[in-house]
Amino acid sequence: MRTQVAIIGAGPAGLLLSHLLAAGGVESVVVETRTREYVESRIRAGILEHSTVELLRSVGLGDRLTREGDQHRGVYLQWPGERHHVDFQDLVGRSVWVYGQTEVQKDLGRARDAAGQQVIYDVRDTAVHDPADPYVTFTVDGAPHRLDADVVVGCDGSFGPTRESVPGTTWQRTYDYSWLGVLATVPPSTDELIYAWHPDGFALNSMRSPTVTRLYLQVPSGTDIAEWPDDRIWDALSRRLGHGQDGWKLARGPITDKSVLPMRSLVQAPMRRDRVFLAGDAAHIVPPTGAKGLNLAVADVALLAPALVSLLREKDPRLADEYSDRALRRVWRCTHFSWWMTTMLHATDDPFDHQLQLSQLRWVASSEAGARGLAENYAGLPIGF
Ligand code: RFL
Ligand code: PHB
Repeated sequence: MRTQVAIIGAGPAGLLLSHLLAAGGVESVVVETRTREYVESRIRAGILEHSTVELLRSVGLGDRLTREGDQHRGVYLQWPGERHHVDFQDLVGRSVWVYGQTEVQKDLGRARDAAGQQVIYDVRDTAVHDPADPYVTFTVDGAPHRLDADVVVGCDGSFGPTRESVPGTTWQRTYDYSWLGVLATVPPSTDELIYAWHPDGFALNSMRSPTVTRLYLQVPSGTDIAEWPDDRIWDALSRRLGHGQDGWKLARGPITDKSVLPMRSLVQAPMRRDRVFLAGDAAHIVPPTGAKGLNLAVADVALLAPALVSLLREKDPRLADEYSDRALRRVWRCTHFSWWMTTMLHATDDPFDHQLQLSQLRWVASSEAGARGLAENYAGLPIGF
């Protein structure tokens, strides 16, 4: 097989890249290890930044998002006894949308179907060869295949193989804690997300729809999910989210999904070697506290797609040559913001840390300058920042 751009990974980065390339007249083939059903039901991100929503709308992917998504003006920041709303709309004139990654994935899948895009699911043994004149090999049902391309893009997520074929510098931070995430069939108890600091550990009250709530608890890394029966989860959520505080109640319901998610920060630079590029989680990972991972993946491919169109159609390499440096500016901004949100909100064993965290939270919640910094980063900087 031969194509202009071989894309490894059919997550949001890979499918959106194929969509944007097609709009620019460049053809691609996507290969993916998982099945389509798996990719479309994987429960992950829930928050889309302002510029992500604008981009999706501008390329014909915004209809269902506008109909079924939920626009939020801001978030609540909370610690024992206090809850404060940070209004992004008032502070920076931008909002965010609650729209699950599962839904983004389905919209992208349908749009690619309508365009006749070739996505090969359920492949094994993916490997990238010869970065200067690249090709990808993989197997389907045991049969070997080779895909030659002008350019290969690794959109293969945090554990994909492409990162290793792009040598560079890797910066990493691991955290001592993980998130226990649950999905529950119960209407959200809050109109907008609650980020709660608590001496027992962080908790987050998010949502997916008027009938489905998404909740997270800070737990020590290495926690076995078996230690957390549903009642223990609800009791911890109630305590940390302030059930009973000023009459607020956390509604309980059947838990339909639960898992423990380790957290880390990672950046690899450069995001390119010759004709092999990296985008999304393949190049960088952020802890989920800032809700940045999916949005960063979108921002990467929004830069990469026009760069590849110029490179392949006009033989103009300038944007492709700038891609890594430009993408990394935003990556580091979001890496810092995600680290900052994470370290401000997750309890440690150190009482000195607790006081610093509470002081920082009070400042962010009560000073316009503090709140504006959070708002600008959370609602997201413009694509190309
Ligand atoms: P993905 O979505 O991981 O897709 C990569 C795809 O590559 C495939 N793959 C391969 N394909 C072929 N050959 C191989 N050898 C392959 N190896 C892997 C994988 O099967 C997969 O389909 O990466 P992408 O496209 O870069 O998108 C990144 C986002 O998925 C990720 O950053 C977000 O989910 C992170 N994230 C959040 N981001 C936000 O913006 N807002 C949020 O609120 C948010 N919450 C979250 C999150 C991630 C979470 N988890 C589980 C890590 C909450 C959670 C719990
Ligand atoms: C989610 O709804 O899954 C979610 C929301 C905000 C975050 C992380 C995850 O910061």
